Amino acid sequence: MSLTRRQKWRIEKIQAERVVRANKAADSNQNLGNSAEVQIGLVITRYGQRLLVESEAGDLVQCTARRNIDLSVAGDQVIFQMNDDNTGVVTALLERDNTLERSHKIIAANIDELWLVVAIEPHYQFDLIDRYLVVAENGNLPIRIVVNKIELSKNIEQVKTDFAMYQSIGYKVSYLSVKEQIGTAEFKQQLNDKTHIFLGQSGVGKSSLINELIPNLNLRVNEISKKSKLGKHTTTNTTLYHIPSGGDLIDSPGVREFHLNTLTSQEILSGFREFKPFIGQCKFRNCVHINEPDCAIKNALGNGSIHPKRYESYLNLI
Ligand SMILES: Nc1nc2c(ncn2[C@@H]2O[C@H](COP(=O)(O)OP(=O)(O)O)[C@@H](O)[C@H]2O)c(=O)[nH]1
Ligand SMILES: [Mg+2]
Ligand SMILES: [Zn+2]
Repeated sequence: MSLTRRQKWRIEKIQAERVVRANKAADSNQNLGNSAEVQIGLVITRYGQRLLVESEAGDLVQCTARRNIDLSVAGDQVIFQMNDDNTGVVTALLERDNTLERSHKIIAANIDELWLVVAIEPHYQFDLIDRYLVVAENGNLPIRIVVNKIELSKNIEQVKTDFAMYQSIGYKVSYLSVKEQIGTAEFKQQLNDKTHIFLGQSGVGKSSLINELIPNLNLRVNEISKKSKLGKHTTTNTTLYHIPSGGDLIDSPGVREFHLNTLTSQEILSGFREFKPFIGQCKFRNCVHINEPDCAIKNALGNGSIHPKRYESYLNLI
């Protein structure tokens, strides 16, 4: 995935270079350096209207954006040029693969994997898990489940049975104990070359997991604060961090404890991925799959194609 994205950047960069050349006259009053080369950058974080952009060489550049450019967020890929004073100007926002939105505002972009972190304690709840899955399905965001604190489980077979339900509908599930370092090495390897977000309710171990992945996160935050020269950067700013063992993490409290916006019944329905083959197959076109006769969803429930717990979640959400 990241390779094709990289290839896509190259093409867009060439196109952007053409646009920049064509607009040379317009650039002359923009304080751009004479030989300001068009570069591709990765948005690390945003401060109001300003952006901290990482160049392909790994330098952090404080940028402003042209007024006609959509506001960028952590994870965005942009085209930028250096000014004479070592700041930059973002001239184009490259097409996004996907976005994470909260209250109809985009907070992160180009996410390869969301990781829904749940735990043995506080004990996972199916309807809460399903709420996150519905959001991910509707945002076209790949999502996996991480079950943390497995060393606390007195019945691991039951836990595995519970999550087999999710695996059977195509969600990948990992079992971890950050505390006892069970599964953490394998977990790190799965993050290579991709951009990740961890989310889930408070207390499940997200901070512990992130600390395990990026032990010097606070140093990184200080470095960003220094480079940006835009005031104190804190972990509350949604920021892209490089994971030393490979992969990137986009993180902030708002991202981690992100929860479900009000969704339409249509969005809820399409958020249950295993319901898809049955949608449109009911006797009544306006079937809500509760009490109607000849309901394809209820029939699927009856013959075991839909798990009763998932159907129960659907009823709770709708
Ligand atoms: N028993 C156990 N406790 C853990 C594990 N991982 C994290 N914790 C503890 O769970 C509590 C909440 O963890 P934290 O990382 O702050 O969760 P967050 O709210 O999701 O960020 C802390 O006391 C952690 O030390 C684990 O694998 N096993
Ligand atoms: Mg925390
Ligand atoms: Zn129906």
